[in-house]
Amino acid sequence: MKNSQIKSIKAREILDSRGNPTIEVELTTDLGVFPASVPSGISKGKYEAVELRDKGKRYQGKGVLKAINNINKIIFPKLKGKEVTEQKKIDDLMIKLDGTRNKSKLGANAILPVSMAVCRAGARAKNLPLYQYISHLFLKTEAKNLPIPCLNIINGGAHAGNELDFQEFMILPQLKQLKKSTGVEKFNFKESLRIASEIYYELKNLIKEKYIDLAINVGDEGGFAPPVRAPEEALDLIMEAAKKAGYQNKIKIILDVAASQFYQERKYKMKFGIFTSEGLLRYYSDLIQKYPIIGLEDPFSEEDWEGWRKLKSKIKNQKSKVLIIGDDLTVTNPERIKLAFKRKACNAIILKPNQIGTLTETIEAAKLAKSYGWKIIVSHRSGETTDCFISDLVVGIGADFIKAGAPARGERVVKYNRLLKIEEELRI
Ligand code: 2PG
Ligand code: MG
Repeated sequence: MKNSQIKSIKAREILDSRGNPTIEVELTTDLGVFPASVPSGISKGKYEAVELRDKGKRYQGKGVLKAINNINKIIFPKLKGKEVTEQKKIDDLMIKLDGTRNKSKLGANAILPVSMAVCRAGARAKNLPLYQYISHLFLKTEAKNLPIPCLNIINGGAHAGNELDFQEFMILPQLKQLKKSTGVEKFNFKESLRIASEIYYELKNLIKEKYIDLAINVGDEGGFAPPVRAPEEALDLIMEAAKKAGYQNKIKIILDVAASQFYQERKYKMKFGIFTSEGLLRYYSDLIQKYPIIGLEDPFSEEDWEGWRKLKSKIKNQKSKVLIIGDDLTVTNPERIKLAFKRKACNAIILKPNQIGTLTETIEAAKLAKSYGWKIIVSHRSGETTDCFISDLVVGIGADFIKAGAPARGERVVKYNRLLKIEEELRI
């Protein structure tokens, strides 16, 4: 298969949705040019792979020319002529070239776009849609299912300039439709997205009515950032908007608390109150009683294992199971995931390729979580590009959910729109 060998890799500095530099690569084989770009988070886990930044004056130190140089001078010479269908071999080679535990030599932002572009080129070489190629390659099966979208319609924390401490308020329109031919209930992504959008419009009107017009400005992930403090105020707005749109009983909620952000001296220091770990646990229990919350992401700091364990054991005894979701805690890293399992900390994970740096390791993390019976939420970052690789990834690995921000802003909707197309292809 001569025509699926790597001929060239070109890397360039582009801007992400926050206006910060990030990397786009174009990998060439005889079959075409395959692009990929990487996102960047702001509320990062302590144990994430390193994102290499230049420091110095350019872009206030955020330039990525060193990482680009690593692609051109170190990665490309070793990958030239390699078969793009050998994803694992190529990823392993890059891991070895880096040689550190956290990709601090070459940068996860240098390694990941190459890994993703290799995968795209591999899909082309096998003449498969990307999601189907991922499924064949890693799971040896056919991709069939669409994920439930978790749409972040109110932004707080590090993603917005308001006083809301919790970072993300996500709605999950869990629409199931009876499939005529089989009588089996089948999830419908397109309808789910429509419901979310209609709630988003109502939310905009509601915020305009309750506050001033300025309050409809949005945060980094496209959700509104109204001038509220307590999580209940944001949740009430969402429930009212859902009611106005006619979907009061059709949505569920996941909160990304991103609690590491306000954990200091063993206390959770928020603007609406200071909590001990136990106090926060009681607060969550009340919220779960009051609202249709089915998941809490990073409810405690990545250092507060005891908080995680107590919440998980409390949930165990309840009728409807709430997802306790590791993000900063587990950072898509098999070692951290094993630790979280051993310490009985969670029952679901966020999967973000750039937290670990290669596609192979990302999927290893997903497989491990699945082997524990955990749920998987494939996720974007708050600083995004218009690359929609994660949409193919979520379908390819048959993950349960995707979170890609609000149903608005180009870098967010590109992910949801790609899923609309995949749904059509899978239903034909
Ligand atoms: C998160 C992410 C994405 P960031 O905490 O889950 O929503 O935020 O990319 O800033 O880490
Ligand atoms: Mg998170």
